[in-house]
Amino acid sequence: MKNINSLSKLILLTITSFILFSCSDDDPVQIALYLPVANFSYEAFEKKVVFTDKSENADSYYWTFGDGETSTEQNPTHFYKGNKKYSAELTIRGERGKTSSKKVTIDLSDGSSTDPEDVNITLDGKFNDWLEVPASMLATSTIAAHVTDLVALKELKLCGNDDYVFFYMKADKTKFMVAQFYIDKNNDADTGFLGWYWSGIGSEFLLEGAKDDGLAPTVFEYDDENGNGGTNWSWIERHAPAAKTIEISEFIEGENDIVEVEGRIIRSYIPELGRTVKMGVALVGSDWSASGLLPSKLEDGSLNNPLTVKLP
Ligand SMILES: [Ca+2]
Ligand SMILES: [Ca+2]
Repeated sequence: MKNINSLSKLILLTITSFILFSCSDDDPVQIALYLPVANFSYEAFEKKVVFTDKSENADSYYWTFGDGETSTEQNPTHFYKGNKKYSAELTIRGERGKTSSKKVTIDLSDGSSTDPEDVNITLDGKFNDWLEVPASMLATSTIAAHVTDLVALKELKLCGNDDYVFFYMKADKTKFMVAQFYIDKNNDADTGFLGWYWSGIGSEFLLEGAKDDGLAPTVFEYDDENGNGGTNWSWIERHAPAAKTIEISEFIEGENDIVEVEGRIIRSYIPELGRTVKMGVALVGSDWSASGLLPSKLEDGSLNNPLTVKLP
């Protein structure tokens, strides 16, 4: 993303000064101030590119995306069909028909050929579909060799599409009664609950579901007003366990009390998820003390980072 705001301000200032010192007839300041200045930023997710207009003094917008497609929206989202370099240009029209343009080259050649919308996991207790998830969209964590405490959760995978956040867990069923999903919806540790499990996460949501109840969770939203900067355990219940916020496959039994399960969190129950969210999962045993944690703590006992999940 490039921002030429300061550059455009400099140009505007130069133009303003030029007019001020060279003309005396018209109202020079007003002419300069209303000149249109095209500007925008963009964010690419695989082949989906979200454009954000940052122009000044625009009355209309005309985008060419470099693939033959155009748009007159202010903030279009465009889906490219290939993985190439595209030259996208915004032309704006302002007062008195004056125009201004900005062109950028968008390089999609590094991306995978799969659209983020195509990420999908079938809750059938067969886990080969996780291998189809593009690496850029998959967040994984496996229990580290040094971990001797909180060993119930062995492996965690997360990914998402427009409708769901999918998860895969491998756990010791004898040490696992409740799963807690901590979700930092805006990838901002300055908002939400500052947990004791990971560093750099401020969780807006906590989903807490019992294994014997199919992980049907209670959805809690963090109370920032009473959270004392995120350090108090201060949550407001948003959805009771009866709400089908989570759907899962069967628990697939393996050797040594290990179970595997895949599931999905329905995104409409956890509003305003950004395109980058931080997540971690803690398991709780039958005595309500923590029994599993991924990502694990670091070898020196300090807190690890949570997983970063990319969403479309
Ligand atoms: Ca599956
Ligand atoms: Ca946050």
